Amino acid sequence: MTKKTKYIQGPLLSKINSPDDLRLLKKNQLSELATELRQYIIDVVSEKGGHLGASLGVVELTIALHYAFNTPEDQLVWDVGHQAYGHKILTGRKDIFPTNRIYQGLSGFPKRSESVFDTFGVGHSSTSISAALGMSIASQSNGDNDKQHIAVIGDGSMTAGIAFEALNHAGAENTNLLVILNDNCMSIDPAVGALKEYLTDISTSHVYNKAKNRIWRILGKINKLGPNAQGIAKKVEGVIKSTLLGESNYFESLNFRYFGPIDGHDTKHLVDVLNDLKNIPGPKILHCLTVKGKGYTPAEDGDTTRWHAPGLFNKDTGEIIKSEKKKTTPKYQDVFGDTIVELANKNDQIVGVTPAMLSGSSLNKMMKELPKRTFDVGIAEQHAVTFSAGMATQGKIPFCNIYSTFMQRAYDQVIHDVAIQNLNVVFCLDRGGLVGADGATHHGAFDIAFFRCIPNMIVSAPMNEKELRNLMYTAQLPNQGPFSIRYPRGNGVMLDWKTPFEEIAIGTGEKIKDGEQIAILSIGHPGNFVISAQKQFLKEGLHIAHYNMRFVKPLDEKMLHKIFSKFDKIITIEDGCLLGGFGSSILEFIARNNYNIAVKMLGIPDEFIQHGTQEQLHNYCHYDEKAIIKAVHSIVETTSVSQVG
Ligand SMILES: Cc1ncc(C[n+]2csc(CCOP(=O)(O)OP(=O)(O)O)c2C)c(N)n1
Repeated sequence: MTKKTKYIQGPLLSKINSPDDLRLLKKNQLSELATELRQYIIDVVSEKGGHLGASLGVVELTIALHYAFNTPEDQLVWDVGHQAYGHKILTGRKDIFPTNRIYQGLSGFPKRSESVFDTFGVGHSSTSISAALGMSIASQSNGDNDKQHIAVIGDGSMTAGIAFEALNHAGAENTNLLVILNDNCMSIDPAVGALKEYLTDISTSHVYNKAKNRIWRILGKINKLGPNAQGIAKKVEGVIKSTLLGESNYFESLNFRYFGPIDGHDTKHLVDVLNDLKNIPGPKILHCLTVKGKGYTPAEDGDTTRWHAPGLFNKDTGEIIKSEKKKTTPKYQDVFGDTIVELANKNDQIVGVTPAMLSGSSLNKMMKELPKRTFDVGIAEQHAVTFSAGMATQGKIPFCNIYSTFMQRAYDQVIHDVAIQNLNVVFCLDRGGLVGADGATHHGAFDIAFFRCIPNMIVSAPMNEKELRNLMYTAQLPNQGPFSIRYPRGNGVMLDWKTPFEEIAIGTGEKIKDGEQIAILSIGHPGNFVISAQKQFLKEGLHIAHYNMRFVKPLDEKMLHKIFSKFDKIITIEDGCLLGGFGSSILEFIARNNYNIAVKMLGIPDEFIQHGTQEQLHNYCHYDEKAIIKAVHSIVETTSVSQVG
């Protein structure tokens, strides 16, 4: 049954509840459907938020894929998945699409538990070819030789090591694998690197494009030839290899059959081509040229990076709506961006490194002022870390800014290339903690736990803007070794934060407030939740001490001994996983020193936290202001500590 939503679905879209319905349409109706689908995405995203440019860019491709292939039997894998809104809408989630990225609503990314059409859970980039190859080899081994496996990957995502690894493997396997290269010349920021240059060359080459048309003319005949198609395909391959591309085509050299580039917005042609490719065995790549933001003028012609995930906007004027509760405090990422420029202007050994998150991390500020010392290395976290390590061996002080969640990709590089050699690389881990609407794939839940067990690594988290600034200053002082500074998504708490730099002694915390009954030890931004909760405690006559630890490693042992000689009831709070995190480090200290202390730990429980606003998720995980108050009350009640009036 179709639920009514206030978002208008055009006459074709309103009848489509699954790809089976889509396949009932005539080929010449598909471009009209594309218009309706595009409008529906714009209507919903303008009011609910989410990723926009990428989904608009693959509307025709999405329709053509579901039209030509027998999904969900054929396995369609989206890379990253931020472009899969059209896919969600066409695969039975049209009416609930307005719940996209909202607490308990649809996930913003494909997710296996959400739909059989979501063949592989994504969020982090560049996994699609590996996953689709795994599926295709497994299908072959299961005797399912007709099943098709399609990976749709962007040119940005193609820059990651894992994508190259998968191509290398796939080229040596003879399975039904089709890689669709969705080339829009953009990552979030403009695409970077030699592959981008190569793809541009191949797309604009006059000789090549003329030759390409010949290939498609031959391919056009394949369908009609049925069982003999393979022979023709081989001929086509021969033609491509010997006369048109030579051996120089990168994908061909990896034993892929390369087709394209073709217009990724011509639905009818896409359908024809995809149908033809079904009959060609082995690993194939179809290079599609698309435009990010296609069909929505502000996104297509405007600042493509801004329209990657624009937030709410007025769909008629294209005006991006600023949050109503206008925050005057800066975002942590901007404190990082401004501070790195300031530090780099004082210390010419500082360089900035980002794996494709130039705008997201605000390192674009440094790129603008000091482009020769700022490196966007593509979606390549492993490389970003080892590249930074190499720079550090030559006396540079790299500030390698990686979102906490994407740092998971580069763990071995942190240990093997940086920490063992005790190199002075500063890891700025943005988006540490629960990030909100991006959900389980993007939360920065684990970095405290996975960094604190690495020898030589300094693990710190500022409670506010000023502390972030001073930790960055401290980290670039000589011979600090590997130094990590993690901070959350969103705004800080200070208006006046651009104060003169001060060194923070490594492994020192600070007492924020003295108290009598219970001490709360916080790390990072959640210390501010404690400060808010103190107002309530004050009203109730509860004197709760609060210490901002600043460092998880090394811990401020001197301060901890003082605390534990006074308090036997402790609450720890962190915006990270409880298992192995900051609270755990306090428990270990207590055990090592034979203290008899009752500890209540607040933080992220041992589960993957879904999406919602940060506030909803802090509440769900019980470490917001309310949860702190509740935790204090429960300790006060269970230990019958009399309230001090
Ligand atoms: C491992 C990893 N690093 C960074 C990101 C952040 N990210 C999301 S989309 C994106 C750009 C992807 O570019 P492309 O594949 O070309 O897709 P497009 O958005 O252009 O369609 C990036 C860097 C990510 N999802 N995963």
